[in-house]
Amino acid sequence: MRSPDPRYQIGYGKIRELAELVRETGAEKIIFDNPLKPVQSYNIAKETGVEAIDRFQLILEIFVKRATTTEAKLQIQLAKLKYELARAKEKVRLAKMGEQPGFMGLGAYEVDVYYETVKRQIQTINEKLKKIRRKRVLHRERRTELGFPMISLAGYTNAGKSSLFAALTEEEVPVDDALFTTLSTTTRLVKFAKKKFLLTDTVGFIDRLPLTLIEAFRSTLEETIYADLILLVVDVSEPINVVERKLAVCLETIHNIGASSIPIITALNKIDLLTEAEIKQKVDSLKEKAPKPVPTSALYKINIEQLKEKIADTLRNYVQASFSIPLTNEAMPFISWLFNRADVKEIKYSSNMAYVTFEAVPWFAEKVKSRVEELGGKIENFRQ
Ligand SMILES: Nc1nc2c(ncn2[C@@H]2O[C@H](COP(=O)(O)OP(=O)(O)OP(=O)(O)O)[C@@H](O)[C@H]2O)c(=O)[nH]1
Ligand SMILES: [Mg+2]
Repeated sequence: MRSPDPRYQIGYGKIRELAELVRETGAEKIIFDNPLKPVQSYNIAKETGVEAIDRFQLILEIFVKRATTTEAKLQIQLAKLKYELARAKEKVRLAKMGEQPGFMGLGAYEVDVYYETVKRQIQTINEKLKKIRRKRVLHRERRTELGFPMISLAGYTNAGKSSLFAALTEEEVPVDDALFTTLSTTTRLVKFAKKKFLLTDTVGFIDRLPLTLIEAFRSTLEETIYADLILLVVDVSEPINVVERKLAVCLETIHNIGASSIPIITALNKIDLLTEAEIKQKVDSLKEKAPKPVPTSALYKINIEQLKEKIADTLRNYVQASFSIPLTNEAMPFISWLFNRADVKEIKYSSNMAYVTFEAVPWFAEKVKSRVEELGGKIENFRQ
């Protein structure tokens, strides 16, 4: 019930306890759920010897780790600079007082110079973003030129996305270096129901997302969610009103970023924490709202097979095709290119021809078809 201490946010006694805790545990950073003023971060760092950040800064750090596209990176930088700008004066003043974790490298700056620099950087980023947005309308096509169906895991933070990712990637397919470098660090090639898929773990939804971070979140999510299927993970062990609210936010966000035409399967996760009766009750009240629900436990691997079947069943729009091409100088690089980017089922050679059977998503198969024809080959059995 006390008002926050202007120097540390928490009282001085607690700060001493915190410093002790940092020493005992070897903690590298302190994270506050409440917003911290620069002076408070500064004072806490001084008393404890480690950097103190708040929720906003933590979220930024998570986004920075996850973003791979230029747009997402710029959006994050923008949010960061705006945040800096609001705190510029105080931060520069504090930085001049001495080197503390989180306040380094600012010492030489005069307030006005710093302020102007940040403002100019914001302007530059805004212009870059405008350019990207203009282009993006044209660039809505795939970011990765791959023939495997892509599945993106989405959902609130802590829902179990990464656990489900782990459960589904147990039979990970090793990929060669060329493909590996085009995949993001959170994407794996997996195989089930005799098909290969690319599975991507994505950044989690966060409650009370600061307004200035909404754009950064969207563009970070956008880049990963353009998939052939969204696997939406919901923690159903939470009270039903919380589950419903979070589910609604997820569906709305998917709609808002223009991904509503992508099929969704909902993993109603953490059922191991519920009784049979509770599971039934929750599944019943969610079945109208959650697209294609499957109750799961990522942790105890319950219903993972059922989930895989449903995924394979939903992703039926791949094409299987066979073609024959003459073995010219261009044919071999083309075949190895295809081998890395689609599910090649069979290759046979005769003295002057190659016969290939592969599976891929429709747009990719079309691309292969025209290339085969360019190379003087013939495509057969092109069927969905
Ligand atoms: N009981 C139970 N716990 C689970 C299950 N799945 C995940 N968890 C736990 O829930 C916590 C969060 O799981 P993660 O897989 O890291 O969740 P996430 O959605 O990837 O979270 P972010 O990456 O932060 O967005 C961990 O402690 C998991 O062990 C489950 O099926 N049952
Ligand atoms: Mg995760």
